[in-house]
Amino acid sequence: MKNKEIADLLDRIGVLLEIKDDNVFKIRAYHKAAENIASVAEDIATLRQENRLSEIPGIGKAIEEKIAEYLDTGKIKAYQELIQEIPETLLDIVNIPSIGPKKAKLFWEELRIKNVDELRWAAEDGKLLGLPGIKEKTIENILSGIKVVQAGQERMNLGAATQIAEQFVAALKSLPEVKEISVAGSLRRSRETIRDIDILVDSTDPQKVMETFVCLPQVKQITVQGDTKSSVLTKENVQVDLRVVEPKSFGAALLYFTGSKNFNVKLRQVAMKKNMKVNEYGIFRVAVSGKETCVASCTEEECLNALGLGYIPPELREDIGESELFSGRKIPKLIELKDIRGDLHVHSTWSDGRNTIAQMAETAQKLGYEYLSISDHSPRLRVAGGVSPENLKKKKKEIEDLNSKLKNFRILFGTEVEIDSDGNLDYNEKILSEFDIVIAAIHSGFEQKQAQLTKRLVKACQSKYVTAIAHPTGVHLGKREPYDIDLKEICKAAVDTNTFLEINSFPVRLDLNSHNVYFAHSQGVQFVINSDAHSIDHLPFMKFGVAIARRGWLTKEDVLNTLPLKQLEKVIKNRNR
Ligand code: DGT
Ligand code: CA
Repeated sequence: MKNKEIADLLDRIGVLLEIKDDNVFKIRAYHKAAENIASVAEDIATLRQENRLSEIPGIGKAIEEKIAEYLDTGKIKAYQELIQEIPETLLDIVNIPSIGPKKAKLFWEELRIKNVDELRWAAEDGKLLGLPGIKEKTIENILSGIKVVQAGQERMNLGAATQIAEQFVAALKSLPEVKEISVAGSLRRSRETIRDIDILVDSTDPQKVMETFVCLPQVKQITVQGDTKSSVLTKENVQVDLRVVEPKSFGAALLYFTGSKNFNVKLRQVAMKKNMKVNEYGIFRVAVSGKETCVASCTEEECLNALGLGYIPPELREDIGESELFSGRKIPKLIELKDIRGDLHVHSTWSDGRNTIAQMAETAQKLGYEYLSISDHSPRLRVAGGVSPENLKKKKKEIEDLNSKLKNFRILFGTEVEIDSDGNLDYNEKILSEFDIVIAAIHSGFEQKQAQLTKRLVKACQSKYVTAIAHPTGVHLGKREPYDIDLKEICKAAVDTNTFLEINSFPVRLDLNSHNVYFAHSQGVQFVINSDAHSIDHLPFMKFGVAIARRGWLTKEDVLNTLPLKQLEKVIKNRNR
């Protein structure tokens, strides 16, 4: 399916036209078309064959022709012409946070800077200073932006890695030669970011499995091909490692290759104290004579038990709460996806969501939820089409009408209200009191000092209408660092005011992250896990937030949206005293 490729290319044309100072309507048309194509579930090639391209909103004649041209030839002439005029690598510069097409154009025209490395050198050497609008602080932001983007290129987010891994696992699982299959490494531990994907298979015919693996259509390049280990690069330039082991040592291998490396070091220390040894083939008892006897290898649980440990979920095999893990403290029953009864942060077409309230609710019901809060943005967030007070009345009526027809499910009238630069909320108290649930968030003023940013969030917690703080640190993986807040102070305010902190499951956010969750939990904070879905396809992101919660040692009791509707409403009401 070429939807994403085409959307990306149209976006690039839009940016190049912006650099050229072309007509704003034309530029907007390209970006809008790209956004809409990216969200279409059907294959764009099929739509074209059936003459239905015009069904995608925002596709006019000119763009339709370009889509057809790309599908036929793999190229768009207009794009090729643009990159003759403007170096294509300027697009990488535009992608750096705090730099838009205007600055990229400025640096190109004034200093002939055409790629990210040249920009970094110029910034470091002070060559940017003195250009219009460029101050010391701008240069600091550019340099830190470059760092974040480069780190993002080395590690993808959990959502992106999951999507790629699922394709490989599905393809290999269907082979009769494959008995057991599992992802391993950081992906199995559900780390927020993943460098490469590790997959483990148990098979008695490794050669056959390896042949199939390296020939899969998503493989761009084979790096290593062996009987027990092969490595490939995907079209997205992601490395995938496949290891094939014998059925009898699958558990030991899975334990070993799940890691983390530090966790494996700890396991080896435990083993040594017991005169035992751990490797990818099993757990061995070592006699005084040096003779090694395998005592466990088939399953992870058997291996861990042999070391005198109970089962440890992969998410906990990390440097988070490790002292508890090895001090004999019982691991609590961690929260699971099935414990989640609803999603309290999703968007609809009333702000920047792509689906209607009815469509979002229908999908939420299919996921087995009991409730869904449609928490659209407030007016201050203009780019996201925040809902005006007049439209709130219409939105509320729409929700009431839908609710009157729904059985065993309730749509909540919610909002994600902006916290302004002083910590005030974007709707007045009268309006806020009308919502079933209010979550508050910062989307601007990230560059403020720690004291001010912290004060804004603390003040939001103190509002009697705010139930939760959305994505509390503002991180955008690979794009933007967290803003500078004093998390301890925010935790204190959250606990004092019974405000919940969100674990935002959207893959580029994952905010709070697992370290922060573990810390906030130790401070007595309660949580809510939300998808922040902007379309029906995003609702299943909830699983990533649950994984982060597990990594932070949370149980179902720590999370608001595991409550049945009646209890949830009671908690929200009690808080609004
Ligand atoms: P990543 O890929 O950086 O996101 O993190 P991991 O944990 O997936 O690391 P990776 O892919 O280098 O290795 C996969 C697992 O293999 C790792 O979690 C632990 C296990 N392992 C055990 N010993 C070693 C070792 O000496 N070298 C490597 N590379 N892996 C080891
Ligand atoms: Ca890995």
